Amino acid sequence: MPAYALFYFNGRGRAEVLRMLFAMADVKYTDKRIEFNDWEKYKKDMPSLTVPVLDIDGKNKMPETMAIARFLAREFGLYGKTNMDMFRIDYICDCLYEIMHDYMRYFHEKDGRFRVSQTGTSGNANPNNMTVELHRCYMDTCRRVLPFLERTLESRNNGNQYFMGDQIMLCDVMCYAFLENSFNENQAMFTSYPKLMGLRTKVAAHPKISAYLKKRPTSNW
Ligand SMILES: N[C@@H](CCC(=O)N[C@@H](CS)C(=O)NCC(=O)O)C(=O)O
Repeated sequence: MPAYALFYFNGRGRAEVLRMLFAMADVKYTDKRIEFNDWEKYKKDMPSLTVPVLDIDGKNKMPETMAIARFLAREFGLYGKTNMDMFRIDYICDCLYEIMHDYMRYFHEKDGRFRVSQTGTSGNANPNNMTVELHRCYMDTCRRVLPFLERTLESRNNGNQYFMGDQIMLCDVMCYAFLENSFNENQAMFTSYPKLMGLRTKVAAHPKISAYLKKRPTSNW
């Protein structure tokens, strides 16, 4: 088994799904949590200047949340069997990533980090306006994507199992991890999605996940 090290900040954020995949597979890794104050020291060593990054055997740093998630899911047998399985898993995961990505952009902007309003690409230099705009964008994505995911889950076994049936897969773990901040911030929004809420409970009750959730470091994001 390779020596894995996962680089991310000291929060759940984009990396929590990756930590949960390691937990599902009982695979050991170094959970390298960077404090925001230390980021400038690390940034230049990250291939695309962002985290998460997965380092393999101390010589191969790989970027991008979704690429890492798919790599680990394939390694750990959580990516389905057929091309069609993978197609369904992929579009569910990509929808979930849209929510996570928009949430993280809003979250960092609100707290004054990695600001979109400072990049000069937005045409809007006012941080307060940008926070409002990014929140609106995130909520629009939720309103577009969540009903689709609810219907997708319901389309198989009336939504009473996992997305792919009776086996937990990457998309189920991602559904838990990528909606966690959204759920904690706005539980009322999720009352319209009972099947997704049922899935959340089912994933949390999976023996490997429930053991991980009990022992993971606490963080508010
Ligand atoms: N598409 C990338 C985006 C990664 C990303 O933007 N990560 C943020 C943390 S959530 C980051 O590293 N920001 C540091 C910076 O912009 O300097 C991925 O999903 O891995």
